[in-house]
Amino acid sequence: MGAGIANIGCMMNMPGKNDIAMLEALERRILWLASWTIHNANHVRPNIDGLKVGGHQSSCASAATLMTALYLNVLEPEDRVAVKPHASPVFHAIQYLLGRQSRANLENFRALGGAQSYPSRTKDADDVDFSTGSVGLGVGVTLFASLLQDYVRLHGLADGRDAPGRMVAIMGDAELDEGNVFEALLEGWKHDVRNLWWVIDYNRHSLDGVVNDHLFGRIRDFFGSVGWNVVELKYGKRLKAAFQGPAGGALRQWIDDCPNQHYSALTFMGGAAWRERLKGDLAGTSGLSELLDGHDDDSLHRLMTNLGGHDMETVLEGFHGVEDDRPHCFIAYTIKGHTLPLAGHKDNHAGLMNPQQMEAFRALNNVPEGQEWEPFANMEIAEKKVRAFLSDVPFAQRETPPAPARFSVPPIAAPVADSMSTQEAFGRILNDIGKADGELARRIVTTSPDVAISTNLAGWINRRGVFHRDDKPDAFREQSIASPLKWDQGPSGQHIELGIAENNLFLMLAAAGISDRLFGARVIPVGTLYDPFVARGLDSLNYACYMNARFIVVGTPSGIALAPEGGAHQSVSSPLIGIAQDGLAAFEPSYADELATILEWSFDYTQRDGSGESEIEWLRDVEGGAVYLRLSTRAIGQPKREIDAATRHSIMAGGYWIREPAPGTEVAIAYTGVVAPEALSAWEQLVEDSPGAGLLAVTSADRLSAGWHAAERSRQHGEGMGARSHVERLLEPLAPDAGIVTVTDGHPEALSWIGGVLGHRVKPLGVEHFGQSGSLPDLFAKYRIDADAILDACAAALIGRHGARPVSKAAE
Ligand SMILES: Cc1ncc(C[n+]2csc(CCOP(=O)(O)OP(=O)(O)O)c2C)c(N)n1
Ligand SMILES: [Mg+2]
Repeated sequence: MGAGIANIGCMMNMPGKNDIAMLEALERRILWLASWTIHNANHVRPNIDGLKVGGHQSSCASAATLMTALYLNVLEPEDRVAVKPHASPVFHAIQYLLGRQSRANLENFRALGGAQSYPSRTKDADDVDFSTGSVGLGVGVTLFASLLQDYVRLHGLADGRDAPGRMVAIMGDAELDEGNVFEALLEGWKHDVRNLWWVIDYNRHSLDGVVNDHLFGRIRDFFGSVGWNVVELKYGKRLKAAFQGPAGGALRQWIDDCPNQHYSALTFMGGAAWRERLKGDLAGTSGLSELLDGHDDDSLHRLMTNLGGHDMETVLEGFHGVEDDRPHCFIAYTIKGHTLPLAGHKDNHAGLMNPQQMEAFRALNNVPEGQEWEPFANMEIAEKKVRAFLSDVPFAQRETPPAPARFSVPPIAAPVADSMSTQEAFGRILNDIGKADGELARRIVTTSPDVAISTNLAGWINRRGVFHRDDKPDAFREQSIASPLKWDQGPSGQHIELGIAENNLFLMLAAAGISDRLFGARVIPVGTLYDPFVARGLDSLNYACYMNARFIVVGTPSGIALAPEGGAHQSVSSPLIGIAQDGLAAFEPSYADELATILEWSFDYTQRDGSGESEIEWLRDVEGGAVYLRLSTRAIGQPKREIDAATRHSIMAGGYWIREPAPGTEVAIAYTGVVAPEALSAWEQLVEDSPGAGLLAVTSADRLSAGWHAAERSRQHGEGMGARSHVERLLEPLAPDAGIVTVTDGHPEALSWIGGVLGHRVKPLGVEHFGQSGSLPDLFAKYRIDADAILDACAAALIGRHGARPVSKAAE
């Protein structure tokens, strides 16, 4: 299959002297352009709001050599890269030189529509592979992308390329403080990930200051213990040569022992300070005078700051020296602000060169005044040669893989039983898909952080197997020990089992959710986790959505309906996450047939790309997105019905009248999810007094409200005066001053907004406080989402029309 074939560099590809000189010249131009881009945004472009625009010139400077080497020499078209967020201007400058980024976008850096502060797959124009910004996540996602790359290659789903690409993270050293990086490393070790490079820009600075000494000793050991090859790029060629000369051994020892803070301060102070310090610290060392006398201050400063990560030849040797497809970590020693007047200063993270400093930097780089944006103006190498070099850059030959065709989703039948939970229905539907073995089954890849069984994936896993690069049979089955679950692992398995780390789940979904665009391979990732722990991985979920990844995530069980399991396992706020999270269509069905309808739609929705015809409630329906299902383990009685086309449409748009209201009715109940029986029971009692009362099943508060907002915007822009959203149409039959009782096993604000749509009076019921252990009736009564509470709220809703009319038995 070739999944194990290494895509490795080798010393044979090591560029010659001329090419190294070319790369060094380009590196200077790239750093110039990146610095100028930031300067232009802050000091040249008119500032219309008085806010600091910002940008990170020092972070760019420390990464310039590494990124030049990678993008202009080492990377191959199939490689995919996550760029350290604060080096975004360096990335854009490189793309600009390669003709893949416009000057207008650079001029508009950090302005509306221009190049983004941090590389963005969705908002940038120049072919970003992985978004970055929330530190650590861009790093972690490369690991899961490499795992996914193996998956699609071993399943024959990739776009037919011969060699796998390397998944590369160019990362800040402080990103290693983020726990998600280590969670990912352990998972990568379990899955034996390959073709993965992490290039650490080890400038020993974070945002607030200089990082701990010797921390990297620990980090190096950690990488080693999970099977990575660690390559240190510590000294440049000039320093290495000096180590062989007079006082060389002592100089090396001095540098090795120098605390990070001191080295940084000396870097900031420059040549004279280095001289003084070395004279003092190495007094009496033989050869010291010869060493120091051989350099003027500038030359001594250049020598002392000649670290591996700024020495093109050393960097290239490091990258081209890789001999296998094992994961590689490069610890590249760099200087934050290298070659800038900000170099080494502990406060330089957000520091900007002032106009005078920028002027000096322009002169240093031989950039003629007025030609700041001209990519090749006054370079020491002839423009023709530079252009020829750039047009041969391997990475520049890359083309975005064509989007793999969408496939049509077969009808999904609802599992049938008198009573069932949505979680059970989910498991049975996946099991049926797995059994049918069609294209949908082949494209689904499931993943779960150690809760595959308790989220009901067992049936699917039994049919489709567990993924691993190597065959690992189930020892329990080999020993004929009875178990309902087969755990045969191998390259054809379709479930990727993760350890308990919800960050990893969402980064896995992020990587798998863009595999059509990364690898030309269409998969439908389905992840499951306990609903409260959505919050544990929330930033990674946000990150996945920001990359426009396509996946289905199932949060189950959820809410206080999880009764005896106890407080912190009972999710309260997740419905609000479902509403607020961009790029994620959230559903909370009550019945198995609703879930089947939603899943059928979701398998298509996750494939949409803005082209073709789709059932449209508003724009996002054409573009598609990810899906979040909030499910429950509470079994409830199932309606016996066929879902017709109109109901199907309504379920997808967010809700339908499961009991139609009479025109002009004065009261209605709107519920979502697992409280359907309570809502129905309350409604049955309510209609005895209010015969026209309606019962609204809300399948997606998220889509209902999104449709409402879209229609509002359209009307307010004056484009679509006649725009009517689904929720507006649903609520039209109610009397203008009708009361609506909303009820949900989650935060009441998930539904209470419904009163704002047409100005109805809402009595919202839901859970505002931590749950606790208890029986379901006890908890529903205590948290006031049972039928009695609903009836009491209906009575309150009717006040103002007919005065107080207590309805529940409890209130009588
Ligand atoms: C999750 C997260 N927390 C905080 C920040 C704010 N922040 C931006 S950069 C940074 C420090 C970065 O240091 P490092 O990774 O070493 O980058 P470099 O020194 O190369 O700029 C911090 C804390 C962030 N972007 N993301
Ligand atoms: Mg740093």
